[in-house]
Amino acid sequence: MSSISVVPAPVSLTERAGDPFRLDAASAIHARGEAAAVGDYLAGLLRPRTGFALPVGSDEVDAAGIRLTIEPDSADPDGYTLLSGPDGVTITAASAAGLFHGVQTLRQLFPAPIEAPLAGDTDVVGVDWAVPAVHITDAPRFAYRGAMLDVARNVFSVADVKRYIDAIALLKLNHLHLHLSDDQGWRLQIDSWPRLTEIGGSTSVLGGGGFFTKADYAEIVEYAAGRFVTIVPEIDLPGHTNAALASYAELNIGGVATSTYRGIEVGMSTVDTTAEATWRFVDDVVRELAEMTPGPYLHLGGDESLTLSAEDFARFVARASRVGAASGKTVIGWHEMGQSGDLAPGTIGQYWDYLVPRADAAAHTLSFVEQGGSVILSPADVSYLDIHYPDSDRLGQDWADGPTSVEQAYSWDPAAIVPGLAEEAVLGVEAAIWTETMLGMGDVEFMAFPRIVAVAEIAWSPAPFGTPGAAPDAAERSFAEFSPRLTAFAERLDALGIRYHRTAELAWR
Ligand code: TNX
Repeated sequence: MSSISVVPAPVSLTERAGDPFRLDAASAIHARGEAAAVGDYLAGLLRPRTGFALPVGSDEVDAAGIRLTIEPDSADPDGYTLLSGPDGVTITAASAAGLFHGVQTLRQLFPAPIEAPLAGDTDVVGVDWAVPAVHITDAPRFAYRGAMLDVARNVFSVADVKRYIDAIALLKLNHLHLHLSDDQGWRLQIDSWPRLTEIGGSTSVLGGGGFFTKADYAEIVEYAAGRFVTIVPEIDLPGHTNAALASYAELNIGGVATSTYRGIEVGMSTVDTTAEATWRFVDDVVRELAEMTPGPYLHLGGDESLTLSAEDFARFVARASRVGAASGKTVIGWHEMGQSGDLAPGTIGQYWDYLVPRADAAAHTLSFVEQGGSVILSPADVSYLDIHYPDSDRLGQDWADGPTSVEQAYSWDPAAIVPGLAEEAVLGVEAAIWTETMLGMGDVEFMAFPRIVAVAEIAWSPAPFGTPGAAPDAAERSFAEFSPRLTAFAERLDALGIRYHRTAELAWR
């Protein structure tokens, strides 16, 4: 049986006759111009464990090695081709992002110990650093492949967020949505409203307070950019706002500040949607957020506003979306925002209802498309990573039709949930993790992995054979076919020290 195993599954992978490529002390990484940064990143991955010098950019060095080439053409900027054989490995892409994704595939073609930290100098000897001879062509099904991390319910450090960025980049996810505010905490410095972090940032569900300064946020944005990940900041409005309401009395209906909140109920808070102070607050927060965010998106929440009338809610989100759009960004909102038919044109909806939409979820989602926008799919019963596993309720919750198995997280199609939502209107897929029950990255990783691997494959890989709309020559993927690739990948998680739940569903190695 072939030992070649890649997640997410590439569009096509063909084994070639002939010897593998062997990385050795004389190998070089050939990469120039824009490709050089990806070459440096690759060298940073390969040098520690192999002990090889791996000079980058040295086209003049006549050494076999890994060649990273940008060939701008009409191909998908996120795609790449990878050709390996005894003379070397060549990755070709239309952009540096495509090369980066090719490098993530190449990592998985090396023996798993390539990912392990060095325990001692003698570790570098003895491994045959061979890459099998293959021809891979690959490109993503969806342009937006995301993960959401709730840094509001509990506090996460800059180092934690960087670690999660590295983990998701491995899976070719290219957006990290940070849920920066909620009832239990406000986690981002806003200069014009300093009490948001002084008071609103002082609490969390399980631990103490904390927030990201603007310098912290800039550091996260830059680190993410180096891994071709775009940060999508979310300030949740008009509900999920108790941290702000406790910080500023004038945002409240009735003008009295609330107490800080450490519980895990949802839906009880709202800003006063008609107060002049509320609109100064929205204007200022959006302006500062847009100034510090180079990416194209601002997420303005809109979920579970359960105390406002439908009319007040619709009026609020319409105006908020226009404030967001006026900042030059494209606004994203949870699907409830689609209750308004007066959103800024092009506003993107994020669907969080179930595989079978309940109540008005489908209609609210289609409303974004009618208003010129597209949709990100995060169905809670399969892509919410905080829902219990069938054999572990140590962390997480189970409201979303839980528990959720790895097989369930793998067995759905983004284009088959909302009737009438065409594949072209699906911008992408996002796996969210809400952290009410989680303290630190160890807890997050245990809940996210391995299910996030399943969701990443849904976001990247072509619709499998048998799925409506799949290409006639689509691969025959199934949970049975995915499972051994997932357990093989887990050896890399072991080497990287990324925690995951060894659910009884899978035959772990
Ligand atoms: C719902 S689904 C939420 C979050 C909670 C989660 C779990 C959605 C958009 N919002 O605020 O964290 O349930 O309690």
